[in-house]
Amino acid sequence: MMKQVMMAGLIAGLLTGAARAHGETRMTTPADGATLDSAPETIELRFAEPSRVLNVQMAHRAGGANHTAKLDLPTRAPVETLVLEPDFMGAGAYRFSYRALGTDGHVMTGSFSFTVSGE
Ligand SMILES: [Cu+2]
Repeated sequence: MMKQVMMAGLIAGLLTGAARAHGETRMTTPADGATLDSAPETIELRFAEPSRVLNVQMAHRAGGANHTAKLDLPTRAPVETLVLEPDFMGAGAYRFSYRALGTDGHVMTGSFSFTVSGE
């Protein structure tokens, strides 16, 4: 009986750990929520595990106008870091959303945003 309870706890712990590995250790450059004087040269996505990035979309909003663009991906191979060179559209709010597959085929989606104040 005790053994079954401990096993259930262990499995729950493993599932929680897997979810955290996908969700919380990812980082981006620029950082989510950043405000920049000018558009960066590149954006960078860092994953907790090698991931196949399926698509990255850029949304730009400035002065009531909205644009979206699908970015060209340099590779379909699993990577821990992906560097992209979007065609930035000057000042405004940028939001990048991505879809990727983890090593176990687990689909991950996420997004990050930053604002360019200058130009
Ligand atoms: Cu997974």
